[in-house]
Amino acid sequence: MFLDYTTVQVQAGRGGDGRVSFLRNRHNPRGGPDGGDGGRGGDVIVQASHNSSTLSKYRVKKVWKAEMGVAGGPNKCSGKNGQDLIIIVPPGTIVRRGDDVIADLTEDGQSAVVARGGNGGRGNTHFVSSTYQAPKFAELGLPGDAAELVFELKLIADVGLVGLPNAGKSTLLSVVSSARPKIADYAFTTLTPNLGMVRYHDNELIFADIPGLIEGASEGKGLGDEFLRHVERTRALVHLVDATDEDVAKSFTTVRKELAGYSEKLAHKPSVVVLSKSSYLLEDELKLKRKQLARAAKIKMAEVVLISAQEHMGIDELLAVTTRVIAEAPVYEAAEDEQIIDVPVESVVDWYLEPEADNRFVLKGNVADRWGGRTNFQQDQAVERLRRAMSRAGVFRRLKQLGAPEGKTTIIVGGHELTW
Ligand SMILES: Nc1nc2c(ncn2[C@@H]2O[C@H](COP(=O)(O)OP(=O)(O)OP(=O)(O)O)[C@@H](O)[C@H]2O)c(=O)[nH]1
Ligand SMILES: [Mg+2]
Repeated sequence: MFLDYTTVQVQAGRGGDGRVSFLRNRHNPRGGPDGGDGGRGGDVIVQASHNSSTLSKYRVKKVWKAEMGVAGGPNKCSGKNGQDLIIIVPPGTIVRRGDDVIADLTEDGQSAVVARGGNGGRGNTHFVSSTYQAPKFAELGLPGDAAELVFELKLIADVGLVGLPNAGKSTLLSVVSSARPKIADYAFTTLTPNLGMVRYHDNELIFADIPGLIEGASEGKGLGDEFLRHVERTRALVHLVDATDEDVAKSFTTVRKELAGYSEKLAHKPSVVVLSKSSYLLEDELKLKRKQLARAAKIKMAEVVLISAQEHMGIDELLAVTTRVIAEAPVYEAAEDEQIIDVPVESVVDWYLEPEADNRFVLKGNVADRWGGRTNFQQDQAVERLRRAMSRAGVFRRLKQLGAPEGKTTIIVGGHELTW
């Protein structure tokens, strides 16, 4: 089990100032004070909701402020209260302020005020006395509470990435999520698990990338199998086999043996079998390896998913298959005594490019869908705006990295073609 955590700053609203004002009109040239009170500042409230599943949002936006109260007006008008700010977190989130737990939100809908808004100041109407018949002062609103809070959430990854060292597990994680694990061309690059949140259509899945396994891992060889307990709770495994391995069947069975050596549960976990780095191979060779792998895994050849993470190939299919497998897999309930490790979930990846043909790429991902859906492609300025957004998000930079020629590359967004 993993611990997702982040710090956030919350600021409740300041109260509105009281008003200094006097009634003045034709009948009443020197009327009495009539300054109204300021409104209360809004509270900051943290609320648990089933619609939220990770804390990643709070790693992006760090400061959360409730609305200020409005100052009082003339005519004894009170200022409006500031609106409360409601921060939505997944059930299971603990909110801490320093070492104190200030909220433990377990149920859907449960909420707690974590910062109180300041009271509004009173207007000058309140301060008439024998000393001040016409008070020219009023109270200021009080500042709202400000605090640095820690949000913590224990979570279970949905998908575990397994395979021999160097199979491309971390590379895959870096492509499907915005996690940035270390990637290198040698064994045991990954020393501790990495987590990434993957959005695929309406699903949010947490992928755990763990260190590679080698023969004898269950007896402690290599980095051993201690990380397997982190994927023992997942709902499915994605088993990566490097297509450039001499004997893909052996690569596969080596890892299966270690999984089985660790636990029965792992051995029977629903798995997606993947041939990675498949763009390296010629078609015939690839077909052969796919066949060998399918035989070793006792599945149909078509069930072996081909990917090339570096070129973003096959990623969509892999996510589709994985989502399907998970939908049929049971949900794991955490045991009380389960150990947890701290790994913040990296925030959501929003777009990726899938090559379609030479110099043609389809822009995919949830932000890409939004861009496609919101842009009126009939309006030049709307298209310009979209280009700017894509540029800011690094789409063109990515195309350059992929070696696409500028001026001759077509990007397909929401079914429309753009030239880059
Ligand atoms: N050409 C190509 N190279 C890839 C692809 N995927 C991964 N690689 C390369 O393979 C090497 C290993 O990738 P990693 O993602 O670090 O492999 P890993 O499975 O996480 O390795 P460990 O952490 O050591 O278990 C790196 O040099 C990657 O750049 C791919 O799709 N195509
Ligand atoms: Mg790795």
